[in-house]
Amino acid sequence: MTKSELLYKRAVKHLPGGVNSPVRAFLSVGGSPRFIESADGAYIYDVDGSKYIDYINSWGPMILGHNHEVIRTAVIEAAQKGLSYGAATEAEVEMAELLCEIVPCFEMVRMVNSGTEAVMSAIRAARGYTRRSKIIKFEGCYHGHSDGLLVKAGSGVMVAGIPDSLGVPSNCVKDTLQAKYNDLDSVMELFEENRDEIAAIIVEPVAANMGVVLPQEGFLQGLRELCTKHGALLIFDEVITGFRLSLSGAQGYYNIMPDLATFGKIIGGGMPVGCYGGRREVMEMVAPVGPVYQAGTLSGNPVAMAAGMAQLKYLKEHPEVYTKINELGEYFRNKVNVLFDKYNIKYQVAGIGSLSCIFFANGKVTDYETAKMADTKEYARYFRFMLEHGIYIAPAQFEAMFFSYAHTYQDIVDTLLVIEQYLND
Ligand code: KE4
Repeated sequence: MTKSELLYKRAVKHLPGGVNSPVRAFLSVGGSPRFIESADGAYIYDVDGSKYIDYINSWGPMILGHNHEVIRTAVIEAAQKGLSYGAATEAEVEMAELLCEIVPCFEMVRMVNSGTEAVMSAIRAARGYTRRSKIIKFEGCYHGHSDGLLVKAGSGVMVAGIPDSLGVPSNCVKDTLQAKYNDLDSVMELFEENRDEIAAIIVEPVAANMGVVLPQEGFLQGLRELCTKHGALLIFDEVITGFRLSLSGAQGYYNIMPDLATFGKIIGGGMPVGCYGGRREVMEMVAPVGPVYQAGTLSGNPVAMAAGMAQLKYLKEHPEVYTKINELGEYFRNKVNVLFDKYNIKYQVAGIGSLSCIFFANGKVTDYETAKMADTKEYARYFRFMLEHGIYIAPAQFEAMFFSYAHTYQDIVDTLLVIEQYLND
């Protein structure tokens, strides 16, 4: 048995599924999960010494690549002064100023510790501000694991085939309305059926948890107009797109101004960080200045702030990062399409900038229903072949590939060679 297999045998005794997050268990793709020992640049190394080109990048945070010197140095310096105080620090003020300078809709921000916490809190703020209870989410979008959002969610929920989660009482989701991604009519109908009752729409401006599904022309603008018309707040869940699609995220890329936005991943530089923010009049509803309660012992943790600020400052000062990672993503998608044409394969390669995915589906994927047409068994075979050949991609069809500043064109060429071998296999 490999060291990973031995570790997995131990892990399942004391961790549900042997993991601390379901997608890591490889359940939808088979085989034993790899236990990672270290990472550097574009590569990760498992406990058996195997090296992989990494396209997960911790599900997005490692946009500069693993173990970047600027972030490592900042973390070590901060840690030498102390790990956590449970009191206000200058680092939190600097982070708030930086985020409000860069994120178009941010007038105020509150730091939290995960994307789940950011989304849960933003929805509470929206409900408090509007004095309304209902929210609209989209089938196949994933916004973390808080009770009210585990309804037809994407990511691990989708691949596990559990459309909703056990343990979530029906009255926790009765106010969660489901619309179809890229279908404005389905949203208009909900507003008509629930007039003056909808507090907010929450949307992934680029859906990346049912595979990568782009917003069709007019979709995001239509959501903006419907929210304004009906007095609801538009919340962009930018946990994946934030600081990835551009320095100003999807809201800058598509030039759509949400009322609130949520972030995670990249703003922590690999440390547990999330945040929510937006219009001052909404955020001033949040305790202690307002009646919407939200708190967190480690929120704004100084070491995590140091990691996040180091990464965000680097991204702000080096626009060439986006030029390169977008070109890598585009190059990859174009070359995969060349391979599909060469072998007369009808699968779909999707993506935008440094976010990509391959759907093992013969038709165009535009929403949850068409994403579910993907052949997850074929994807599992593809995943295992890639892993055996040193390429680490998402262990589930309904996820994304993340390109980092550390990836080289040679890495992409090497990856494409393995994909061609698979198609020839
Ligand atoms: P976290 O609580 O996992 O930090 O963030 C939840 C979340 C919120 N919103 C969006 C758009 C997200 O993609 C996520 C989390 N993304 C998944 C990857 N699909 C995290 C990976 C995992 O669950 O292990």
